[in-house]
Amino acid sequence: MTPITRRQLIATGLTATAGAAGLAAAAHFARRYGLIPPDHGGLYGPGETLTYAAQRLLASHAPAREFPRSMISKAPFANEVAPPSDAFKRHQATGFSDWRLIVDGMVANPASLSLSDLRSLPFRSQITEVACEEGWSYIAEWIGTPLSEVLSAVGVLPHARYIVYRSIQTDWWDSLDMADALHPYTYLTWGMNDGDLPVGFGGPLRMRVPRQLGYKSIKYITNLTATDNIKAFGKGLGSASPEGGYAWYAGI
Ligand SMILES: Nc1nc2c(c(=O)[nH]1)N[C@H]1C(S)=C(S)[C@@H](COP(=O)(O)O)O[C@H]1N2
Ligand SMILES: [Mo]
Repeated sequence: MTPITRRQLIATGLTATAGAAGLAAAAHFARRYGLIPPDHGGLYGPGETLTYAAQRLLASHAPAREFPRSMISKAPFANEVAPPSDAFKRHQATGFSDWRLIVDGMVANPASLSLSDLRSLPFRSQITEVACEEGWSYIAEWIGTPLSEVLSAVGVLPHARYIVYRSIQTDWWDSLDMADALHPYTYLTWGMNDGDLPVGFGGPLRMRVPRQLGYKSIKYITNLTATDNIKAFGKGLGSASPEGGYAWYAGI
């Protein structure tokens, strides 16, 4: 007898809601259309696969929840003041004029973009919530360059499947699948509430992913890498979060 594989287990979990007739079809589609998240082998594997697959099938294009201007938090909570590193302090002292966003991997034109390069691309704003997994949240207006604009400026290749993003705080890195990377609410944010993005909130440059929990909105972004092989990054789980028991996919 062959022991049941983890993948079969996930496929079984995925199909549990599908009804007897749809079981085989749902397992087939989960594999065929990449509905298995990179951290599926973790503790939350089967449950996360279900959430991720359901979200990708039903709501890939759904907007983030937006709020009226009157609901912008008067005293938003930054859970950190600034990276204490000397490298960051040097950037801060020069007004971030040397800050660069390096874009590489599966792109036609790898680039090193200054903040003014980024600001010269089309930008947008949204009033959305940062929701921490610990239960607190706040609402702010975020002004930034949609990640999709940066990706089209560098010519992201059609076979890229994930965008990996990294911070000057090297233990903070994460990735998005292309549905979230190209989603119009996913920004490289450089403004907040009509001013520059304060350092406490991730300035000069922060990824905002309002359709997922706060921990995906990584601050102090320095690198983007387009890839079709997420296993090649870190421990292969798509981000550092699953190593600490948090899901790679944190949809809200
Ligand atoms: N570089 C970096 N990004 C980060 C964090 C961090 O500590 N360092 N914390 C994350 C978590 S857990 C949350 S909930 C939000 C908090 O955003 P805030 O500091 O604007 O409140 O930022 C996320 N991005
Ligand atoms: Mo958080």
